[in-house]
Amino acid sequence: MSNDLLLPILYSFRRCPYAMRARLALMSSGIQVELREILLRDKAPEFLASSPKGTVPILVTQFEVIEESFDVMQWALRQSDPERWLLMPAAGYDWIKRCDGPFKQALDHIKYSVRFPDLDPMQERIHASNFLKDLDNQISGSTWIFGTECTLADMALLPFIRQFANIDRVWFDQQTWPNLQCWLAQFMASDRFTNIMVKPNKWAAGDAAVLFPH
Ligand SMILES: N[C@@H](CCC(=O)N[C@@H](CS)C(=O)NCC(=O)O)C(=O)O
Repeated sequence: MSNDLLLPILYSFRRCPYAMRARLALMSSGIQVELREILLRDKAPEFLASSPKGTVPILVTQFEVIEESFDVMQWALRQSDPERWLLMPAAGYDWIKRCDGPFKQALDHIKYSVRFPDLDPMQERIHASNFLKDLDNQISGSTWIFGTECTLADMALLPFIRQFANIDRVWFDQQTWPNLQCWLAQFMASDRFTNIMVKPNKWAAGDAAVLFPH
């Protein structure tokens, strides 16, 4: 399960928003891992052996397998949090819950609407928009969700807001959510985002270890 370097192993998929948030936290913490890029349609047996539920990301350490992206974020930041993302008001956890729950559900209903023929995509868009309107109000006048400092909530939510925006970019850009749109734009233009989106090759057993952060 472990590599010669005894680094934790992150099984990841570049475009998955859950994996993105895990990589964001690992990069901020400076904790180095071995990155193993998984293809969802062709999952490596070593990955499935570590975590039969088969979702990315997972982090395999010497002691445990962490199977939830938010837990990976917290695992990293509790060891090293140089940007002080954990200094977050308690309300940050509520934003993350709303994002991971009802917002992500509405997002999937819109993005994969053919799988949900009984649901009205317009109604789902209203559900998602209610969340985004609230978030726009929360960011209002600031750079981040809680003012001038970036916290865990920003980095836990941003990959999902990006995923939503990319479903219909023209429509998203037409909405009057200026604070939210600006928040997303500055994230997508950041070196941080570029650095977590470097394109790795698909991993196979025997490959040389790819270290992350590089
Ligand atoms: N609750 C999990 C969800 C992870 C998840 O659903 N990841 C998707 C990719 S974005 C996945 O692995 N899906 C499995 C599949 O498509 O086979 C987490 O926070 O890590």
